[in-house]
Amino acid sequence: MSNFESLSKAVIAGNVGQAAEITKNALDLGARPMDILNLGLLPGMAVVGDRFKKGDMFVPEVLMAARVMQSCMEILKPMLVDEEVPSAGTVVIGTVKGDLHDIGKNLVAMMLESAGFRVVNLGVDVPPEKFASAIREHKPHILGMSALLTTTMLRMKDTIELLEEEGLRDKVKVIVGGAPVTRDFSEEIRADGYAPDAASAAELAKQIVGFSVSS
Ligand code: B12
Repeated sequence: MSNFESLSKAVIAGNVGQAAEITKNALDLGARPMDILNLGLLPGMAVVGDRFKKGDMFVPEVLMAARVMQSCMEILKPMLVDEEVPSAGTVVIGTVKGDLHDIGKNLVAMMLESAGFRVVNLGVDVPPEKFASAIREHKPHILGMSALLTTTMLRMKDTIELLEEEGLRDKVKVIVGGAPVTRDFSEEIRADGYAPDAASAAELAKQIVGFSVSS
């Protein structure tokens, strides 16, 4: 079995110690951090998602898998984030109110940091008012909102409406994502952009900053 396969298995089994060890070993052997993420950790999480959906896995097991993901991401983070990169701009990011999913959002935050952005991560269960006050405080170029539930994705719309009411909407570009979110939905709620994964989220953010600089 390859290191990547063993890592996927450790994610599925919720084995933090084993996954951390495989991650460190793989790095020692010269594996690229992005490959560890894309070929080991994420395929494991995809299996977890599938089994959870079918009812073959339950919340406590999924939580363990999530913990494995987070701890391996912590190991990879210093290698993905290049401290020398000058700041491309500021992004405020959070998971919307009522939603506790943060693996994808943290991955997006990590990729943005590695693309040179300063990221203010507001965490999970973030109400519209908190997004608004973070925009006043940090004056970001971009606001990123994440939602993993079909019910909570509507909170993105509430947040955008609050920003409009408070005169903040034109001060920031809003990008959205999360498994149930689509490009159509993002257009419907008048967001400025949507990306399906962390790598394209970083590309999108770079594009937005580039455009706003030249316009
Ligand atoms: C892990 C997980 C959990 C963990 C979360 C732990 C954590 N710390 O995050 C726990 C166990 C807590 C959990 C709880 C629940 N969950 Co859950 N969970 C999942 C699971 C299996 C994986 C999600 C994940 O981390 N994926 C991996 C990451 C890397 O992918 P991602 O989140 O999609 O993020 C990527 C992109 O979407 C994008 N992206 C994400 N955010 C952003 C933001 C921006 C700005 C951009 C541009 C891009 C972007 O980039 C990311 C990286 O590539 C999904 C299944 C699935 N297929 O999504 C169910 C799932 C989301 N959960 C589900 C449900 C039902 C629940 C619960 C209601 C279960 C319950 N009965 O209690 C609760 C709700 C709790 C709450 N209030 O939030 C359903 C949602 C169904 C629906 N249609 O609404 C799913 C789809 C499972 C299913 N098929 O039934 N869950």
